[in-house]
Amino acid sequence: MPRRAVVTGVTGQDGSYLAELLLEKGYEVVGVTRRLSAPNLERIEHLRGRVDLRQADLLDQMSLLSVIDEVRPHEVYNLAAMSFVPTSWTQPVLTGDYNAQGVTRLLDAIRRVDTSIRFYQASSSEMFGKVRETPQTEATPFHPRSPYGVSKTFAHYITVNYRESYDLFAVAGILFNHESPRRGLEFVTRKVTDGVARIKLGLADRLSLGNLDAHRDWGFAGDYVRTMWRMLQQDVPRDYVIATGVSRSVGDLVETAFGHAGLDWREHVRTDPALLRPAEVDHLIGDASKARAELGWSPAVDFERLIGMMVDADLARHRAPTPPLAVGASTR
Ligand code: NAP
Ligand code: G4F
Repeated sequence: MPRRAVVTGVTGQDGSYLAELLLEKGYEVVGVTRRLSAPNLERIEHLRGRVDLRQADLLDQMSLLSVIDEVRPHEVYNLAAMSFVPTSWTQPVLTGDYNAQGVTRLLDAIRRVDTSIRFYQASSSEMFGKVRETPQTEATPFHPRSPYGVSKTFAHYITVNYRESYDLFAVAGILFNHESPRRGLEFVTRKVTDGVARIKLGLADRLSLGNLDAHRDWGFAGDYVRTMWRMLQQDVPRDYVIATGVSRSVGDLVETAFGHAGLDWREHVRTDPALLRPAEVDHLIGDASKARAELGWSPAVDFERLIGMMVDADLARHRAPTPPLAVGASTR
């Protein structure tokens, strides 16, 4: 009997890579999508017919309960969220409802249907926020700096609480930033690599950015989804930090991406105060020693290769006769 997994957020960056991985492993994959007025399946187009898509929304308890009850999965991966930090200041209530109480709704659905279902929650290094120690580990206290970070902190603790209260196999991966050619266009890596491609091909001349001094620990999303699966295969449910242990600034990112295309970033990049955040997370760097020891975590793609891969993919997309729709398009 194949194992069955429910993946929420299957139309997102991580959802698409995780669905691929689970299919490779022989799982029956049920992807949860929310009702939209137009299709939004670009990232999983290549998996069409292999992923069973069901509609449910994190805001709607009954829809979540129905999916869990009908599918009776062995594993649930909760990747759905309002994931863009700046939007969490303009829509703080909705962010909390999706990202925090949405997780309670899902956990409670699981608890009511079958307590043997294993649950993965997508926690975030944004919970460390104004960092209390460097590098950050599973023991580092949280100090979130945005409504997004606050919502993810609630979600993290409700996952721990359901594990402790109901003996669920419910775990949280505290993942640091991970990127790919499927990253939404509003996130800084993809905004930069798409901007570089457009400038290189003469489709644009400038790129406006916010804080160039912020540091992030960036890795490749394809590497990170493997650890989500591994966390649910352990004998004991535990939470893990997943990171590369290397931190680079947004300025380094810009230099690497423009350099990869043979461009001088100083001729094209402008800073725009409107893109600064009300409260910034200045410097993130993770210590994933526990995951390395217990899960065999070892990221295959380093920062330079990641950014090169993203620039090349955006160049190819813009050169295509009819460029595929860009996922996650945004005005920011
Ligand atoms: P993403 O590309 O923005 O994907 C988010 C997914 O959530 C999309 O499929 C989206 O559906 C879905 N979604 C949003 N609101 C929903 C709702 N109310 N009901 C059902 N589905 C909903 O994000 P990602 O980068 O793949 O990240 C996956 C998860 O990991 C998120 O929870 C994120 O917060 C977390 N995380 C990400 C990173 C990172 O660096 N990527 C790091 C740490 C944690 P639509 O397609 O319909 O919008
Ligand atoms: O790419 P970002 O928008 O990602 P951020 O805020 O770190 O959040 C991402 O990673 C989290 C994990 O730590 C996830 F939980 C979350 O869902 C998301 O995937 O911004 C990265 C940094 C920030 O410091 C920001 O101020 O880049 C800086 N930045 C500078 N100029 C910019 C820009 N960010 C964006 N989005 N756009 C800019 O023009």
